[in-house]
Amino acid sequence: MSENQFTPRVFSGIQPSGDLHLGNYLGALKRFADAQEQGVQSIYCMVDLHAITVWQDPADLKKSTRELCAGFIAAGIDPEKSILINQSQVPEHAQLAWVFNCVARMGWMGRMTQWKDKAGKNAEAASLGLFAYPALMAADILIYHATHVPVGEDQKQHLELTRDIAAKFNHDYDVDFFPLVEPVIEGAATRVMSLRDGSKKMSKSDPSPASRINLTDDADTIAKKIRKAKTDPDALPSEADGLKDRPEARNLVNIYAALSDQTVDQVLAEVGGQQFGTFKPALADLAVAKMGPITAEMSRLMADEVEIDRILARGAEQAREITAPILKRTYEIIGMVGA
Ligand code: AQP
Repeated sequence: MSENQFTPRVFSGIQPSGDLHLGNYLGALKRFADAQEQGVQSIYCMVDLHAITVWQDPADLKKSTRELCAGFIAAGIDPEKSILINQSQVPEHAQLAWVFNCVARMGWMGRMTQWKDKAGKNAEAASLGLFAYPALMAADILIYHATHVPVGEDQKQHLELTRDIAAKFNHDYDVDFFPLVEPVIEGAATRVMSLRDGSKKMSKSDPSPASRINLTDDADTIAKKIRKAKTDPDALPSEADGLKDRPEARNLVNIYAALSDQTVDQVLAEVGGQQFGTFKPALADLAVAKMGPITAEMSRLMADEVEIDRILARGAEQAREITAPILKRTYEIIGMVGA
């Protein structure tokens, strides 16, 4: 294996920790499907080991993992073109994560915004896994020598840490073995915000269901949530500058742009001057048109669990052809007998 020539390879993951929402779709799934068409080898992962860093009911976890697999496929990920896996079925992720637990520093982990947000004031009661989460994420990526990682804006800090871990490993062992990954954070909707509060990101764990549009919502629910989305009383501006200090308006325009594959400026050239009473129904129609077919395909796929499990088993086999030699070489570098 060449140690400093890294073939472009894409990796990204999503937690099976609840219903997929519009943020996951625009910030991740839709972009994965677009990237797949560029012909670069891609691995997409249901990160169930990440999900259990906070409590998951075992039956719900199984269901969410299969649902997420259906969501990937319904959004356009083709298991014949990309490798689709469930993290725990490829044990090298967790094995490399242990090595990275020994490379990463406590101080690095303690500075992670997601750790601070999720552990909150009760860090003593948080799981050790939640604290070590970014080292497992680094392992997810680097066990494939992935070079490009499409994610939403919220994951930028974890990717910087992935680079730090790779650089420290390479330095400590005097090798050029792990690539320094490039975050791919592009498009109008890399940070989709809550429909109830333009300063918070749309998230699975927000207690208010009205804050997010789920991929499983029907047309009426989507329309109702958009109608009730928080906005301000002004008309939409004709240029992006006019969205400054209007987080809720900016969020809805960003969503419209991402769903219609346009830039924000293109959208505003079309809708500038409109009141929300006109814009919201148009956005709801667009969201229903784009998400309806995905929802329908997801429920069709969910009817055949055996097929989903078969796809994941095959994905794991394909993945291990990449991960086993990379783990073996890592163990050799470290000095493990038997590697
Ligand atoms: N609001 C968002 N806007 C854009 N992208 C988003 N992503 C998540 N929320 C948004 C992107 O979706 C991918 C998978 O995320 P995840 O499920 O693994 O973890 P998460 O970021 O923790 O998702 P949630 O919904 O916020 O879950 P909870 O509430 O459990 O923390 C990533 O690429 C992420 O950037």
